[in-house]
Amino acid sequence: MSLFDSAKQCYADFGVDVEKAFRTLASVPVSLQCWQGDDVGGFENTAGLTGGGILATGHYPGKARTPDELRQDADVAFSLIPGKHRFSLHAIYLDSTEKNGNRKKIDRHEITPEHFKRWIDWAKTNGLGLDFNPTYFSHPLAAEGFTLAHSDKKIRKFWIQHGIACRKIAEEFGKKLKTPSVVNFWVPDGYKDIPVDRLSPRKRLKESLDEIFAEEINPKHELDAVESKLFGIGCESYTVGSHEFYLGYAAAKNKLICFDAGHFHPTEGIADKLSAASLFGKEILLHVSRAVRWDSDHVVIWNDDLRSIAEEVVRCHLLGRVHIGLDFFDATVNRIAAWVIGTRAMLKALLFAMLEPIDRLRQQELEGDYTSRLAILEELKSLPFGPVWDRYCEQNGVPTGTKWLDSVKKYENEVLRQRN
Ligand code: RNT
Ligand code: ZN
Repeated sequence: MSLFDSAKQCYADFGVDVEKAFRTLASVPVSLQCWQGDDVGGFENTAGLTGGGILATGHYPGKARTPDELRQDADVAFSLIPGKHRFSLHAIYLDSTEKNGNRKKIDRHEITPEHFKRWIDWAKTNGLGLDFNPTYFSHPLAAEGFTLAHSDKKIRKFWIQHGIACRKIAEEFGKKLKTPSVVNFWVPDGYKDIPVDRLSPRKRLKESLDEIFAEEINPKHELDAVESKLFGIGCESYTVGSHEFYLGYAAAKNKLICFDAGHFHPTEGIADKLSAASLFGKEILLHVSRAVRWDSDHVVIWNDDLRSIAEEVVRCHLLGRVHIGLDFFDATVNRIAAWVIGTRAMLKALLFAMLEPIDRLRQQELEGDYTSRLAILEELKSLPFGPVWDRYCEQNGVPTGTKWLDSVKKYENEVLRQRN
């Protein structure tokens, strides 16, 4: 009997059908964030990531310098991840390279689907869906720490136009790729020190968002999400787009709420929020991330937080209503490996959650048999999950175990280390 066959039997003894879990997992796309590939630099010909309360640290060699390099790197990552997935672009990743190789300067309020044509072609060739993010940082008009909530009307106007332009681009993604593109709005606006007026910036943010969303766009093509945050570097005391702000906004305006795992108090997880939010909105966006002290964007690993998130998505039958996006950026490790590790961890957590004898556990809970519930939950942790995951990878034609690392190292030596 193979390792997999005996593992499958262990799960069957709990009434769990491993093959069924494989089929379910194969239908779940994870949206890989483009910004892990180049430390949130983008291709606007600017100095890279500045401001916004986020910071990429590290100097690992070989980051993507052009859209072509980023696509090539993402191709490598996708080839090592089981299943069909998505790619999430930020507005600063426009591909405005002209025939002579120069990049045309196009400011944020003037971007159009034309500037993302090559991304669409690439996505189409590879059968990927595309998601989108307006970029409200790394720009002179964001340098004061305020964008959509800025007190200067002209600055707000610029950023409103940016938001509108982004929705149009995503609409085009959705039309061309025949899958809705989720546009996630996150703005860094906030104060370093204690403000006396917490209300006015929030009013301004609300009004700016209303203007951005004034045009109805077919949800078959485009969906809007709003992302809250507790604090960032340089805006420790007050964030305009707080959790309550966006929870209220999303519920009132029928938008998706985006929960970023790193945007809450240190011991506050997002898993518990999903069941509640699912009762008041149609869909949810996740930014699966990992907070470590002040940083909200470490590479996702298969820890208890991730396990709980996946469990809630599966247990609450939210797979069709939750869009799973990744959000981390680490420049101290091979960037492709970071994508592979984070995405494989997410998929592992989902598969693990799909292998729960959930009906039985639910019944025990209902009957007040918390003893059995506890005992079984503990036992499940040491069932032979490894051979099951390996089989899933094999079935999907990607390396098992750490064999994917050999491919990444080879690519690093042959391609990444030739970049400077
Ligand atoms: C920042 C937010 C946001 C960004 C990306 C790059 O704290 O999480 O989602 O990480 O837009
Ligand atoms: Zn995020």
